[in-house]
Amino acid sequence: MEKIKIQGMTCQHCVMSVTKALTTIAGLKDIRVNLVKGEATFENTQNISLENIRKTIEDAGYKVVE
Ligand SMILES: [Cu+2]
Repeated sequence: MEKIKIQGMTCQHCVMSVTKALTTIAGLKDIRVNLVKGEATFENTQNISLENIRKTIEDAGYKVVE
């Protein structure tokens, strides 16, 4: 299970947008986005690079923070 911190989510709509963005990356399974914690967890079954994940989330309008 991998965990990333995401900045900019303010409501359930944001959660849906981030979830949807992550869903477009083949190889990410069991995606869970937590609004209160500002984080997302997932199984990275194909070793997708953090750079790819970061870009996808930024394209959706949010920011991945370390
Ligand atoms: Cu929102």
